[in-house]
Amino acid sequence: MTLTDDLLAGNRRALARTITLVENDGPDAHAALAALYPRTGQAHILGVTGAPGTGKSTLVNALAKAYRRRGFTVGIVAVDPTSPFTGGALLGDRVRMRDLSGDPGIFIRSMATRGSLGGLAQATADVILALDAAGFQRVIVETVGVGQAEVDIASTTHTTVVVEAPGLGDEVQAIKAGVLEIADILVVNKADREGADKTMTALHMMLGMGMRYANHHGRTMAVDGVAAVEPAGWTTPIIKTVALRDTGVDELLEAVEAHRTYLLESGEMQQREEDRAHTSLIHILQASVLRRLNSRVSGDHLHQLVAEVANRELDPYSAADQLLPAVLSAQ
Ligand SMILES: Nc1nc2c(ncn2[C@@H]2O[C@H](COP(=O)(O)OP(=O)(O)OP(=O)(O)O)[C@@H](O)[C@H]2O)c(=O)[nH]1
Ligand SMILES: [Mg+2]
Repeated sequence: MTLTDDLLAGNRRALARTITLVENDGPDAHAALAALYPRTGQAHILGVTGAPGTGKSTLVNALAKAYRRRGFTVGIVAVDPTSPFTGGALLGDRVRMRDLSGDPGIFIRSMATRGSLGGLAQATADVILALDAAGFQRVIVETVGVGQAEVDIASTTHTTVVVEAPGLGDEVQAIKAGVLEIADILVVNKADREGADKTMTALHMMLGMGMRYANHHGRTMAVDGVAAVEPAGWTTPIIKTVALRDTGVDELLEAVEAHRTYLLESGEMQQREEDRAHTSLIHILQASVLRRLNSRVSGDHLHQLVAEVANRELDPYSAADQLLPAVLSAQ
């Protein structure tokens, strides 16, 4: 039995080892992913993002439990692009999610970053594939909302949940970060706190102004008031939760499932799958070019070209042209 056979047979250690392999991004990882790929495509992939401390981990924990109560198996990936080395937040995640471990229907993995080549979004996409192949029916990816990173990661998911919380200084954090555009579902967590209603109102106003946002898939999504004239569209729901007390969590689960049904029935799922495939392909090609650059061009040669560009003896495009043959040649 190979590692991938063991994984497909439901062996958790094989899954953990495969994920480690995938994080290290070597040739073995590519072979493993190629073997697993035909067995993927069953999981619904859910991204949960938002500003630090809004309660994402607590909410993911509660949502995973709600899915378990309904008989779904759940894989959880906690991504923290901001602190690759300290691991503090990751440890916190593990502590908070500890009550889920021991359940064979749950698999939790924290990841920080993978070298400089593959990039975190691609590493995340690969870990999702491993969980999907292992048969987890819902995969939840938690990312901290800091900007481009979670927009990238949104392109690896089917449904993006953006979590807000009252009293973070700004009325609506997501607007500033530009994250609202990627939301399929908005959550105002910590609804037990003062200011939750103000945050709800602010979000409703933004969505209700009749504005149409071009989402990250390059299409427009219908918002409040617009859905009536565009029945095929998706109206972004705003859900109040108190993750600590499980309040609103079933509504969130229902919204995710409704979004999944919408994607399947409208044909948008196919479009999202193509977007995901496209993003993945680009990431892989970028990584591959960089890997070849590292292995085929000596550090001295690269440094010499860099120095020439810095000294204005050579422009950067001509320098890149000089390197391309080595990168592109069959070998
Ligand atoms: N009052 C209240 N506190 C909450 C709620 N949900 C989470 N918290 C608390 O908020 C704090 C942060 O929660 P986390 O779940 O770690 O938040 P997070 O968004 O995952 O944080 P990072 O991953 O560090 O960005 C913890 O102390 C939680 O107990 C809630 O609904 N109400
Ligand atoms: Mg967290």
